[in-house]
Amino acid sequence: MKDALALSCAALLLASGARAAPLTVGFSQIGAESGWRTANTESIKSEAAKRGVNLRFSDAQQKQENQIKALRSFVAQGVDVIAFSPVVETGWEPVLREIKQAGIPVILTDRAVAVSDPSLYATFIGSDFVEEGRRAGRWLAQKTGGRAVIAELVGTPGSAPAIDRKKGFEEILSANPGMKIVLSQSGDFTRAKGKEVMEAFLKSPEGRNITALFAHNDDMALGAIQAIEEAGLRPGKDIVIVSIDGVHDAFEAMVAGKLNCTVECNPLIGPQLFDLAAAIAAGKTVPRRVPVDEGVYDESQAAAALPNRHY
Ligand code: GZL
Repeated sequence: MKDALALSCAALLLASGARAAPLTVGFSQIGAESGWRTANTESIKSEAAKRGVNLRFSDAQQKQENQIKALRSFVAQGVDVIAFSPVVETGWEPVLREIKQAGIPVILTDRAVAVSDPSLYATFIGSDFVEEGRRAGRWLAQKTGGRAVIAELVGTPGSAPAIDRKKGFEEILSANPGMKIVLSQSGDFTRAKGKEVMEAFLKSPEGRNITALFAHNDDMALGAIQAIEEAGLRPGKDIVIVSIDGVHDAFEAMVAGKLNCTVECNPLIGPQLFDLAAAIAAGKTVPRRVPVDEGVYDESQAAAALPNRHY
C-alpha cells in the first residue's frame, strides 16, 4: 500500500513539472590555475550545495584530454545536465556529438568553443572577452595619453579569453599609433609563469624601453610585479600595468600602488548556472547566450571598492 502511495506522489510531482529526484549535474572545471578559477569553483560548489544539486565535479589540471575523459564519464553516469569551462576553443566536436547522442544537454560556462554545429550545446554563460580587451586598451590609452611601449602577457594559447582579449586590445591600439606591443608571450594565466616571462622580457633588448604591461589576467600581472621589483624597477610607476579579472589580490596591489587598473571578469556564475540547468532539465527554452555583468576598476577606486569585493 505504501509503495503505491509513494509511486502516486512521485507521479503527481513529475506531472506538476517538479523533479522527484535532485538534479544531477556533471561539471568539468579547467583547473585551479588562478584566483579567478578558485573563485569560480567556489561559486559553483557552494551554489550546488545550497540548492541540493547532486554535483559531480572534475578538475582537469588545465588539460583538454582530462576534460574529455570527465565529459565521457558523465555520459556513462547518466547525469541530467553536463556543464564545462572549455580550456581551449577547438577539439570538442567528437565528444559533444557523443553527449548529444546520449540526449544530455550541455551548458558552456566561462569560455566558448568553436564548433560547426551550434546544436551541440544549449547555452553559453560567460563574459565578453573582446570587450574586456577593449576596456584594458581604452584605459591604457587614457592613462598614457596614447603613448606606450607595451609588453603583453598572453593567457593560455588557443583559449577564448587569450584570443579575444588580445583582439579587443589590438582594436584600440589600431586607433592609437603611439601605442605599440613590442614583446608578447604566454604566461598560461599563472602567477609563476607570468613572473618567469616578465623576467625574460626585462632582460631582452626591447625590455629596456617597456613603459607599460598588459596582462590577460591578474595572476600573471602579480607575478610580473615581483619580477619588475626584483629588477629594481617600480611597478605601477616605471611600468604602468593593466590586467583583467578583478581578484582580491589585484585590488590590494592597486592600493599598494603596484598595479594601475584591473578590468573585472566576474567568476561568480554559480546561481545563473544552476538556474539554467534547472530550466533546461525541466524542458524550458533558455537564451543561447547569457552575459555576465562587470566593470573596470583603477587605482583611484581600489581602496573604496576593496571591502565590498566578493572574490
Ligand atoms: C576568464 C577565465 C580566465 C581568467 C583567468 O573567464 O577563463 O581563466 O581570466 C583564468 O584568471 O585562468
